[in-house]
Amino acid sequence: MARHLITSAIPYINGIKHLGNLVGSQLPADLYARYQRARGNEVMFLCATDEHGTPAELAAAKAGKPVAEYCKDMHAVQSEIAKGFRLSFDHFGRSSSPQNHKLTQHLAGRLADAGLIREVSEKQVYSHADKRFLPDRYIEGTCPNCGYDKARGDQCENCTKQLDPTDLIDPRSAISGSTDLEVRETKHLYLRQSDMRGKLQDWIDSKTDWPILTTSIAKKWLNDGDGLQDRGITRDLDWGIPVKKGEEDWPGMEGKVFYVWFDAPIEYIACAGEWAEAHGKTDADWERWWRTDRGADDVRYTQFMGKDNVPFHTLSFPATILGSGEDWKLVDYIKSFNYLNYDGGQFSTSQGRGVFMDQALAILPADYWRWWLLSHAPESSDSEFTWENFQGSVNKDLADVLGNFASRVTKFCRSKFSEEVPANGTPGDRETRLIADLEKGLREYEAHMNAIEVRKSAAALRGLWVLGNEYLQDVAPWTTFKEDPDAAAMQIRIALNLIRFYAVISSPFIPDASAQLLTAMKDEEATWPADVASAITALPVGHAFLVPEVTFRKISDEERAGWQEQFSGVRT
Ligand code: B3M
Ligand code: ZN
Repeated sequence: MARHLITSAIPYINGIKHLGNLVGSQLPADLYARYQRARGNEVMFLCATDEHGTPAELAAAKAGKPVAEYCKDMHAVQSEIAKGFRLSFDHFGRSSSPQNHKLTQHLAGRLADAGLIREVSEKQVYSHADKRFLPDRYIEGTCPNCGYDKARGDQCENCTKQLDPTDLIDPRSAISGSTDLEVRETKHLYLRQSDMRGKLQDWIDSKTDWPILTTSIAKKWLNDGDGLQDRGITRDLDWGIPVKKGEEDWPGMEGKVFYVWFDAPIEYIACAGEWAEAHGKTDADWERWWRTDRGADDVRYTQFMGKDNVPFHTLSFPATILGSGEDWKLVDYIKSFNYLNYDGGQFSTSQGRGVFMDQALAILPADYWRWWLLSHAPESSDSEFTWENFQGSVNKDLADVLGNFASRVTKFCRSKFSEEVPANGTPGDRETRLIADLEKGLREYEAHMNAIEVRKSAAALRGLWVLGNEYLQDVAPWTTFKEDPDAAAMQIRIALNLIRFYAVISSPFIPDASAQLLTAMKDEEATWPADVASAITALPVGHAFLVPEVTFRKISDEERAGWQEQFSGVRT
């Protein structure tokens, strides 16, 4: 039994995420976690809310709540929505947890002891209009690298370059738009990432199997010369993890907190501690996932994230881990995603453009969205959500191909035989060919899932559904039945078993439909098929089943047009 540690990028606390965020990390991570569990492997799947930084403070102020209360409430909201999408986290933690406070301060202390932190007297932007320092993303301006005029103080989202606020050309406050800014002197801690160039270079060079999207971004910033410049890891904010060296105060750092991007990835680890606490487990129970000196040396660790998060996971976070000199698990594989666009433009949280996770669930169940999003995941390039495309996929793949198969077969059996798997008849050449085709298709599907090729996996799965439909079309049991009821019984016996087979192998993509079909086939405990020949005889003659309720319904043109209209504006 293999052991898989899986993390999804942790979503910011300030607001509900859109479908583009979902498909860029949480959803594919869930697909992989469900798949590994279905294959009988041991999985620890972690996610959390990213609760620090200026955005959290500002969103709380806007909501008229103290920031701690706002974060607690929004964590509950995001957690409910995650459940709605059937995201099967073993724990959905919070970066503001006591565990993360302790571990972040501990790691900062280790880095300081290793001589990897220096104090820098820094110039910081103070906004007179806003009466506060403006960190990171609350300063906008022109990117010095590519000229994009809406670059943020922490990163240019156009060219992905990591920035410092003072790098921006023509800076302005993103809060008030004011250009009445003053640069003031303040002291901050910097992580000497540049000292770790060699180690990071060797580590990234050893990852020859990583997706091109991941390594190209990592190498671009590693080799660019300033992608690895020392970075500030503290901020002048009230809300966050107080700057301490382990448990000791840090002279000169009073009233400052760690930078959100310093503590957010550390939450991947702290979250396992939260999981242990929530389930009455010991430290040893979570450390066996994270400490290579305490049992984690055989763990495979996979991270999921959007492409803009890649530099932080290939450079900054590994620098923290490597620099600590402790035996923390480093990531083995980083699966990153391009962007999903919305109907001719971009999804945008700030502009309220697109479909947000709560809105999606209000109009259709999770599986419809999961299928469309995963089968159109923006892997090799950006992809686009359109309502026509969504309607087409749902109606064809889910309603016609899979849902209709289950409904036709069970209804026919009920009317011509009974609600039990029928006896008699002997499989022939057509069945031998079906089994061979399915066997080949299943192995391809597994290979793509193992490689986390999300779109290819979806296509392979759809291909398996299609093989069953073609078989049914060819042998036409409704016609066979008239001359040779035994042959029809054999065909239907195979088709009933195919419903069970499809339910099992489709569960990582569409868990609810899968559970519904397994309940109908009265085999909730069905496990991943070892081979097709045995899988399609798993339900024996006389095994009772039920005709399932409609598994997937079709989306009508009127509905599609209505949603198109409803989601054409901005969310208020
Ligand atoms: N919250 C950014 C994002 O959601 C950030 C990810 C943190 S991963 C440690 O895109
Ligand atoms: Zn740029």
